[in-house]
Amino acid sequence: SSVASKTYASRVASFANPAAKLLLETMERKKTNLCVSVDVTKKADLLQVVESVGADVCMVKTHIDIVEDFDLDLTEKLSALSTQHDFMIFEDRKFADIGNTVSLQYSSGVHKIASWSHITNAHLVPGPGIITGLAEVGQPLGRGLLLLAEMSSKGNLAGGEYGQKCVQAARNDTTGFTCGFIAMDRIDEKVALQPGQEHKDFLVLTPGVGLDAKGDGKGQQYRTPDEVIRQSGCDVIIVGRGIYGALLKDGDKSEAFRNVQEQAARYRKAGWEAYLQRTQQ
Ligand code: 5FU
Repeated sequence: SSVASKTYASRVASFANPAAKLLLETMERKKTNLCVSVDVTKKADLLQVVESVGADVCMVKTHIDIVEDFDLDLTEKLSALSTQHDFMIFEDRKFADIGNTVSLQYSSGVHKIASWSHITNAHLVPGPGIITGLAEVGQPLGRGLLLLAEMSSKGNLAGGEYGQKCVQAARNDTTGFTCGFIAMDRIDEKVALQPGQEHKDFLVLTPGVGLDAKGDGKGQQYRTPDEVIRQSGCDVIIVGRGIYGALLKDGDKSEAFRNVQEQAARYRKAGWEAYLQRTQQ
């Protein structure tokens, strides 16, 4: 039977990866499948968005390389907030190079992603060596990897056979470091098991979620939490501008942060209701 009918709690045991287990446990404990994508360019704004949404999310997603005043104090504060508010951190780095290079990009440089990000993601364009390279760094730290099997943007090239190959590569990763996908539906259930492959459960995290817009005029395409969670069987909704959008307008900042909090509560409710309906609890 599809994992879509199963509760998050009941799936914890089907994962070996500690980050995947922690995410499912966190979702169940906090009753939220909302991940907020905090795509703002100032450290103070990033931290204040995270403060505002912390109670409502299972996970915060970052693009750490867009922060103009980045320093390691930011990732320390982010980690402290993650403990305080009980959410995980997902750096949406979209690694896309050979194994040796991604090991270095993941562990080193200015951002030291592996040291603070529970989960990150990668394109499979370079082949399975990218998984090996990232696993070498992330596996000893208990981190998890998502493969970008599908994307939300119009005209993206990750469809069809490419997505299927991502599912095969994830199944073939015997280390368990690959624990899920960025995808638009339950792609793992649409790809037949190859001879010798065992059935494995995977997380599906889905961006391109909005309640008030269908797109952004730059290729992004939005679906509702109900379409993503109930109709498509995905596990986590990733919402960016739908939640922090008020910050992009001129005006009173404290009012904007209040709006951010309200929107987070709104998306959290929509995502969780869709999950309860899907699992008929
Ligand atoms: F892999 C993907 C994808 O296919 N679509 C995305 O939109 C990632 N994203 C990210 O989710 C993107 O880089 C943004 O950080 C976020 C969506 O933000 P939005 O403001 O909700 O459109």
